[in-house]
Amino acid sequence: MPLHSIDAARLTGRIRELGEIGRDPQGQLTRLAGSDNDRAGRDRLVAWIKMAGLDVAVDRIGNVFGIWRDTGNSGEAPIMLGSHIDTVINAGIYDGCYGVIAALEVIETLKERGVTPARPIVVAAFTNEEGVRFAPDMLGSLVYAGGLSVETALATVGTDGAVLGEELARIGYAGTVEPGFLKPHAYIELHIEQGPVLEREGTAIGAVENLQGISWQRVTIDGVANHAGTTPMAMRCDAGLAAARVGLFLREHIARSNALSVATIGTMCFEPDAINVIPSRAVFTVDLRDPDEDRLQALETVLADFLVRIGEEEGVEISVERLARFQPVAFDQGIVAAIEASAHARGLKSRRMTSGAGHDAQMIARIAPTAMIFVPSRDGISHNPREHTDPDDLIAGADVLLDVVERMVGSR
Ligand code: HGY
Ligand code: MN
Ligand code: MN
Repeated sequence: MPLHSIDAARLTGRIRELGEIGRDPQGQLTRLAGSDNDRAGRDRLVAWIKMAGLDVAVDRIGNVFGIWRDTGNSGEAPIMLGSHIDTVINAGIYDGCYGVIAALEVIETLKERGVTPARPIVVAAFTNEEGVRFAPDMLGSLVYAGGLSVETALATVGTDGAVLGEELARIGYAGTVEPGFLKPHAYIELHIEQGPVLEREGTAIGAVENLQGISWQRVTIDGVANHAGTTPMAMRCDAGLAAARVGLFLREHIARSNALSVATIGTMCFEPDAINVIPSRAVFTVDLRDPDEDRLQALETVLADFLVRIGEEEGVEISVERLARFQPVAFDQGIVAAIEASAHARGLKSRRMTSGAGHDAQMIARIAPTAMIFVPSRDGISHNPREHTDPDDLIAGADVLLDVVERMVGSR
């Protein structure tokens, strides 16, 4: 089979162009789900989808689809490609966006070559993959896969008190079609690795065969505000100190257990948040992950037991709210093999790997054979404006996606 390639300039140009949408006066890029910046990014994507001559659909949770179909194949289940274009705060330009833009690029390349696919091919941009404003993450694809009702998802209240359904309506993306309206024949997601493995090993392509489990919790610790100067250490009910112990405990526990687990306290706020007042309240989030479900459950139990212990030791009240919980996911071995075959045919070094990050693919895997393709992240950095992937790697990943799609979709 001849080795075709995507339009490299169009791919890299669009990644840069979308990467400029949603920057603040300090130049920081943030497109949180349902925000005005999210609308601007969505509008640009929809414009590209229309320019490509695809049908546009928006479902009730705001997932955006570009559908390439014709009378000869519209009765067949589509090959679905995609990712997300919402970002974290002060984000890089590749996370999610690369996969959506490359998916559209593959479709446009096939169209321009006059290929007549035996199946429709769809590009999807799922709502709220990052989960920074509205929990849980991967919300749009979770609803699409039937893991959460649309009504429950639309009623989700964000960290700023906004309601997701109202925000989607406000930005013009409260769609009409029911999530799940297209049942994919297969789903393939191209994404930056967001970790150090591929770069460290000098490997161009990651054939992702599984994805680790995720546990998100919000912990509230209530102590007693008191004077920072007059209150002896032994007489404090210090919510801030109790919170600090949690982070240290998790790091030391994981180090002792030498497991693959990871733990992150990414947000924390104190009340009254004054330099000379012992915090009466600490509210923080705990992100736990492990490729093994039993180990993840064990880590959750260890944390719960520790919270009981420090409640007693520090004289504080502790409550926990679950924000997200997804089990590890195994991807489709046939698609993984097709990814490896394409890399081999192109003379690209590849390796099988686990995804440390959550992705929409872990949700769509519930309803269709699914796999992911990774490309290297420079210094393994992501969720950071320093996020970068070399153009050659971006193009190689998109070419592998093109091969896998062409092999799977067949032609008439
Ligand atoms: O949290 C994650 O792993 C993804 O970036 N939403
Ligand atoms: Mn992502
Ligand atoms: Mn991300």
